[in-house]
Amino acid sequence: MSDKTIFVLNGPNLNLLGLREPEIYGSQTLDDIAGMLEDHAQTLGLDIDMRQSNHEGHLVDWLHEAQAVGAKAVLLNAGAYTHTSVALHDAIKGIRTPVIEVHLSNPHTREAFRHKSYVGMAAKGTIAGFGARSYILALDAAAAL
Ligand code: CA2
Repeated sequence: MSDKTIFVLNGPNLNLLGLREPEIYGSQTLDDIAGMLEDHAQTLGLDIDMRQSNHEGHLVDWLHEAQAVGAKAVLLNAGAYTHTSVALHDAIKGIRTPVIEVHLSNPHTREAFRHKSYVGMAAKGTIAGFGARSYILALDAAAAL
């Protein structure tokens, strides 16, 4: 683990990607996205540490870990916790590691309850609405930091 490592943290229900609701989230699984990211990271001279959890506290712990191990940046798709979690907001504020908010869909074109992002209010920036490509674009943004 080094300053070449990018943590890619995924929140609740993203383990279902590619298996349900492909019209919203696409047909690629989280493993497919991990593979794409690893390939792209290699071209950038970076390493990926990709994780998923359905538990808010795991995401908080992993944000702290990113700072503790000196990761270069975190890509965070916090799933529905994006719109509810003051704990994630505080964790992002509590670390110096830059956090880039990522979404497959564009929450602003969806239900009103998705328009508020506690993650986005603390993150360095947000990339949303490009399907699996959002993660690649976010990795490029992280590489350029
Ligand atoms: O667009 C995104 O990436 C979201 O973070 C996805 C979250 C949603 O709550 C956010 O508003 C936007 C939902 C992730 C659930 O993913 C599923 C995938 C397949 C089937 C069911 C859920």
